[in-house]
Amino acid sequence: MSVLKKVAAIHDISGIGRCSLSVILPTLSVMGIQACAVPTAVLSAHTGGFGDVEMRDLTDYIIPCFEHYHTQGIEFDAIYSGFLASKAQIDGCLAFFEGNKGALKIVDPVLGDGGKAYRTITPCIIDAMKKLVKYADVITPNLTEAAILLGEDFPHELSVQQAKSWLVRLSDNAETVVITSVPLLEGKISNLGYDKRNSAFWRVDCDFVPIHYPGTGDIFASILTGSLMKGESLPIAINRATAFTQIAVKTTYSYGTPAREGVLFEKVVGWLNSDVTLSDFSKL
Ligand code: PXL
Repeated sequence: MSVLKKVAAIHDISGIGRCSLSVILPTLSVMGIQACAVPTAVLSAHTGGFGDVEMRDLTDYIIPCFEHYHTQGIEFDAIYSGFLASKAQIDGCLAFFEGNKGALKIVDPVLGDGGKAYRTITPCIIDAMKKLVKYADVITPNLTEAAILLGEDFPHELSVQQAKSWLVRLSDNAETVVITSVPLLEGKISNLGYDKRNSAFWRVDCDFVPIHYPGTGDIFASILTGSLMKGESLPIAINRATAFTQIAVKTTYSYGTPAREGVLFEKVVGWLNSDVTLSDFSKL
């Protein structure tokens, strides 16, 4: 029996911009989870605001990496994927899923934000991502990604009834669906959860801050992953992820640093160890 739980984190690593593995690994480590990086690509910076970034694709590393772990009898308690740059990378995730049947499978279907797909996301990647989410236990789209996965137009607002219907429609195979950044209330954004097994809908509201920092979705999904791996309930996991992400966003906003640099993660990472008020959630 291993002392600590282990997750295979299948994501790219971007040197500048505090997203993907650059924030996922430290977040999970601080939470006491061993995060094993399966890098899908190396980038000088993320693709949102640094011009023509330098990139090396590692697609052909993913399946041999899985095979190596398999020959060594290394299994994971969870498999967690995020930004994927091609259909072949998505097939690599499926190999990890297939070879780790007992693992919790978390797919953060990174496709876009603010109503638009990221510029590297092609219709082929969208189709493959639609397939990947069908194999996941937990999915964490933001509102833009939820719309893309459901083939809906991006909604500028959503009623509680519509939100519940989207959560259920996304829960095809997943036991747990979390949609982030939903504008349910004036001046707030809400992170919504659906726990299919218990037929329960949850919401955690936080203040709307008028700036978008890349990487906040990665931080949110990592905390959610760590919390669920530790056996915490869905509303507690969403609350923990929301509370820390909000601290990171508000702290960064107060310093006025460029959005493209991401949140001031190193300044706030210590807060991950503090026990947030774990009661700021309610039924949706
Ligand atoms: O945080 C999502 C993300 C991950 N990886 C890369 C990105 C982005 C969002 O822009 O560009 C390379």
